[in-house]
Amino acid sequence: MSTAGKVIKCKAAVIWEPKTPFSIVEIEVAPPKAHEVRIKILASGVCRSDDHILSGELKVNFPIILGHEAVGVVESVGEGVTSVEPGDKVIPLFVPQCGECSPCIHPKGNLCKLNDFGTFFGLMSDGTSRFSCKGELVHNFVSTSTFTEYTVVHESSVAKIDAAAPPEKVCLIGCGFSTGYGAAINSAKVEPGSTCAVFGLGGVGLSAVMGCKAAGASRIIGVDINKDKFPKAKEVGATECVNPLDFEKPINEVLIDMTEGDGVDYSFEVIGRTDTMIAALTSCNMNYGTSVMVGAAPTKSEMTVPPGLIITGRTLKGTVFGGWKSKDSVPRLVSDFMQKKFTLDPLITHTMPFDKINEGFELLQTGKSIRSVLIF
Ligand code: PAD
Ligand code: ZN
Ligand code: ZN
Repeated sequence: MSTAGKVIKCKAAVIWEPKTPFSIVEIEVAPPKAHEVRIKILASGVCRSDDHILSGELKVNFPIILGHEAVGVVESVGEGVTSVEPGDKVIPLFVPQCGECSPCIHPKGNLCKLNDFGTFFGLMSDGTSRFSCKGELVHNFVSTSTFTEYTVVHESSVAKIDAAAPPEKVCLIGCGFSTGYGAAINSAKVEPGSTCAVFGLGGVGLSAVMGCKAAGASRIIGVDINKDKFPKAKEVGATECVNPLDFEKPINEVLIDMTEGDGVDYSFEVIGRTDTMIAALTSCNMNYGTSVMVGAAPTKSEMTVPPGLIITGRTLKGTVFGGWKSKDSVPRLVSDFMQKKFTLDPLITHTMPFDKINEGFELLQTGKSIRSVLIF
């Protein structure tokens, strides 16, 4: 029997307040309104950005359904939806692409004005939610919310992908892979023969290593305080790895020494700490080095950058979703994956049923996983 137009009761992992585990509860998911799409989730990855909400580092409105790196199937669509239809395999987009606002129109832009990234309003564009639990409104997360059997997103926050793509793998194209890989290819524009340093070798950092390698970098130095991350980093392209805890001097001085006093051409901060953002900036060449901030620093944190670090010619920049225009690029990235232009296997260390979500987060928090993928 068709569920279109009806409220769906299903299981979701809800967070009621920070620093508490997920509770799997029954929620009600309202039908999609005009220009909205209701999606049955098939697989969703566990990303550190979700964990920043659990830890309280990023501030949002509670209760909330997290999750933003997923694959699903369209269950039904609201009035006026033209780009997807029921039965399509899709990836929800935490950075939307409306195609009409100034960043969408500008060739260099990708942060569509419909984004809820940074403000974490947690509601649909009409100020209401499609989620409720026992009559209480539940917020969404970065226009997606994928730790639920069903979600509703705006049409600009969903892209149709190849029906043959394996959900438990290509879900990483919804965030971790695309963010890291794009940081190297699009945001830094790494050049052949260059030297790169990647701070933080989690799912996003390893994807940045893969992007640096694909761009032809000749040296890629991985930096992490967890040496267990080094073998995987070398497998995906790091030429050497260093642990800041092994040195008495600051890691930026170590990297300057390793590059005969020059510093690296490109550095990437893929952790989410202001001290490592400064270290990454200081590690790059004083005259032409570029440092890209990828990690999400805590809400309201501030960073003091001595002007002398920049005046000599360094560039400090940031990236959201690796600079990709999401709705255009995600289907292409999926077809590149299907044509074996890159692999996602090294990034996926664990898969588990959706109701084991708390175990997935514990593996991330204890540094034992790269990506855990929840299967619905
Ligand atoms: P992760 O936790 O899997 O990886 C972080 C890595 O950093 C781990 O291997 C840690 O051991 C390491 N680390 C922690 N502290 C230090 C330190 N002081 N020095 C060196 N290494 C350290 O996270 P992830 O790969 O899922 O995400 C990384 C960051 O990127 C995180 O802040 C997340 O919120 C952010 C992110 N940003 C975007 C974006 O669009 N900009 C998208 C997705 C994720
Ligand atoms: Zn993410
Ligand atoms: Zn837009």
